[in-house]
Amino acid sequence: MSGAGAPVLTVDGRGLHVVVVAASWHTQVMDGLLDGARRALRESGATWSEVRVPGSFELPVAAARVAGLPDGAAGDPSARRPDAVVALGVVIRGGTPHFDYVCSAATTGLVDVSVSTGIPVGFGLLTCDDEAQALDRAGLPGSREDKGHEAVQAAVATAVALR
Ligand code: DLZ
Repeated sequence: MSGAGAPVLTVDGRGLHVVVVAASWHTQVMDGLLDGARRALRESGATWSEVRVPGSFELPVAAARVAGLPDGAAGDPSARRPDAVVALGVVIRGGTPHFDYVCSAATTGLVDVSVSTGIPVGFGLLTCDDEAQALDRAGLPGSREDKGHEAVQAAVATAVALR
């Protein structure tokens, strides 16, 4: 998919709370995605918290759990039901059909969470043929794109539009 045609979004997220759910495979790329997401959150003025899971396959269950939390769940005021969730992960194609199953499960699961809860889920899941493609989209020095930043902006802009 080409990155051309992306909108320029200026997002005012003040008063919103966002939960970032992030997988852990491919550390260098994930570090770039997380840095870009945090920068976009700071720019927007939203508050946020982060939840780490092992792989991208686990992103939907984490997103479902945080999106379904009532405010102040289990007496923890920081467990506020989010206005938006942002999912970050990197899946790199290997030699077996595993890639297709993980990408499909993560994508379908995240859409289900978003549509069933009404909470926007920013889609920061890179699905790449090789590591070079992923590094080029990770918002690192020399990357052409910054998908963590984009995913936050999209989720926060959608939360504002739905408010
Ligand atoms: C098993 C696996 C493989 C081979 N590759 C990736 C990957 O590129 N990116 C990723 O986020 N996760 C990968 N995983 C792990 C699965 O997402 C999942 O964590 C395991 O299958 C255990 O449920």
